[in-house]
Amino acid sequence: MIEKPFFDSDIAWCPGCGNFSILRTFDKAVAEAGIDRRQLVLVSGIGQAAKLPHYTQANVFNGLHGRAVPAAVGIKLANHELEVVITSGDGDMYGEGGNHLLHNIRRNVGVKAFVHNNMVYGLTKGQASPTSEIGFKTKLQVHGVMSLPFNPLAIAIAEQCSFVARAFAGDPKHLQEMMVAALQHEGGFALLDILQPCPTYNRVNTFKWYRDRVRKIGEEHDPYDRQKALDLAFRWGEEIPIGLIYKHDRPTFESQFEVLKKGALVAQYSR
Ligand SMILES: Cc1ncc(C[n+]2csc(CCOP(=O)(O)OP(=O)(O)O)c2C)c(N)n1
Repeated sequence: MIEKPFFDSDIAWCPGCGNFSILRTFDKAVAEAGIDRRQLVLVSGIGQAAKLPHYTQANVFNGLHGRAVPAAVGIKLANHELEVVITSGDGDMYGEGGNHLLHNIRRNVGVKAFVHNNMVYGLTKGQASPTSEIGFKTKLQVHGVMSLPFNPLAIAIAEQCSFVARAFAGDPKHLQEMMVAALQHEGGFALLDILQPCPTYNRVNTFKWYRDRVRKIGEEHDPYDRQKALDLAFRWGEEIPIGLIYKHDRPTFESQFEVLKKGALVAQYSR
């Protein structure tokens, strides 16, 4: 466990925020997965979720809003021996950074994306995010959201992402299992969508709201079955499935990229 955070800064999250559980669980998952923190790089964009790297110990790149994925991919390609984990919010990853996400899932670079999905923009004080539900009222969307929510899991499955899972910040044991599975995944891009209550700006999708709905996916589910995975990805409402939803085996970008066969770029070009 981490004794002190890397930055000597106060935690900016509100009391009761789902990010606390995600942070604690992340530290446990890194230990359980046996990752050496000197080899770990945390990459984020802008947002409350994107502050997670400030509150633990790792190499950190905190970049522009929506640009966590290209920064993470650049780091991974410069030194593919590093464990590169993106930890950022739904606005950052599915909104501003959505296009980067789409095209790097296709590319299958071996970075892990942990998306703290609170279905709202927390840092900027409560506007709707791409995953906010129809009718969700905010100070900006005063009559309620009118756009259909973005479905990250269905999109990732449609693109044959190599690892797609969902967890809930209110079930840290299961969240840890999913984080460890993603960290140990060697097949390329991994997306872990984490349902994260925001007690300040999302008074609808609360801890209780999720507790009443989340259901662990049974062992009978075959994550290689794309149709069944899509069916799970589209379930939302009375029942929200959590667990490993989809896997697809194909070569990673790094394993096919000729120049990386001679070793990490950073080693080839450093003297
Ligand atoms: C280019 C740009 N556009 C907009 C913003 C303002 N902005 C900062 S964070 C953010 C949304 C953050 O939402 P999310 O990623 O869901 O994170 P949360 O704060 O909810 O954890 C926005 C719109 C910005 N910093 N830069």
